[in-house]
Amino acid sequence: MSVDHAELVHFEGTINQGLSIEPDDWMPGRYRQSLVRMISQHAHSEIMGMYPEANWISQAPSLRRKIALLAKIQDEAAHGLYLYSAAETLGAQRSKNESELRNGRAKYSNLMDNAATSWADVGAIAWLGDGAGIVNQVSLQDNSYGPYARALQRICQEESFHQRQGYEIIAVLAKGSAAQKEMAQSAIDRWWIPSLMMFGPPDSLSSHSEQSLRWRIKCEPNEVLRQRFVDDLVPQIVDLGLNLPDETIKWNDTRQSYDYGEIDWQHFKDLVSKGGFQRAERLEARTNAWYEGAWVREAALARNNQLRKAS
Ligand code: BYC
Repeated sequence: MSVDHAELVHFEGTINQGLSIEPDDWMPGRYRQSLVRMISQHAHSEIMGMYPEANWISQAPSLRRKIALLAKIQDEAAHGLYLYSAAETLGAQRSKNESELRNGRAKYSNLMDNAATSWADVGAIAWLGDGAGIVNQVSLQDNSYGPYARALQRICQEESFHQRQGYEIIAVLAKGSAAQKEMAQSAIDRWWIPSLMMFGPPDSLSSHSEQSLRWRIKCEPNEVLRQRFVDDLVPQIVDLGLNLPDETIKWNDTRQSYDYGEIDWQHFKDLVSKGGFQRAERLEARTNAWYEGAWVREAALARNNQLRKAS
């Protein structure tokens, strides 16, 4: 048996036993590349996830709502940072990752390219968008790469709070005046499909699913997770007296799940390759934030160097 083959057998054995791969362990190049790709895209999604909601901080309807929204947005920034650190343990350079995000070469969840046009959208992003994120990330907590799995445990705890405050925003509007209920309905209508898209294409169209499932980079197929989200969300939306923006949604007794309409995967492909409605604004905002924050990075670095010299 060649050395590489023996290493591969040991590596796959570790994964099959449900154990973790750690940064200093031997790993195939494709495992490393696939994780760097996925963790970096995940980090970018968290960072870009701050933007649709950020415009509403100054317009939040009460001090309580403003505090919750600020805390949520700060959490998304922190999630991005944990994940960039996890990618660094695999040799990814943070500066390269960040510059690829600014210059538009990096991918991130297409949900973030949509505009939040009302306060109800802030609720829908958190309830549906973070909700889809949680279903996916709870499953990913069991992924085979230790630093990513550990980052996800912390992220999931915080995401649950995000989802809850989103639900509460929509629930209050749904029980309010006719205009408020209409605002909640319109938000559900617009954020439903982008949230379903957060799980990626069906596995038959996914370029990575087969290998990623084999190495437990992903723990469950995209379609299984999307179905779980639909099954969780449909009764809750109906309970609030709101409608689903998909007339084909129907309980299927045989499958013990909801049937739902086909997603336009060609449209998804176009959104991913060309960018969504607000892509240009999002990248401009990210670039401005990078330059405006330069003094903070320089100050932190100077302080770090000072501490290092003193020790
Ligand atoms: N938008 O073979 P596939 C959050 C890409 S943020 C754009 O299935 P994979 C939140 C995919 O990257 C948390 N692109 O890929 C924060 C791939 O492209 P490449 C977001 C998408 O990796 C603030 C190609 O399509 N969660 O919750 O096996 C506010 C083929 O797909 C999308 C994560 O990032 C999309 N929606 O599976 C609100 C979780 N979907 O690399 C909310 C971690 C797919 O071939 N990531 N693509 O060029 C994952 O679980 C997996 O990467 C995915 C895709 C399930 C997303």
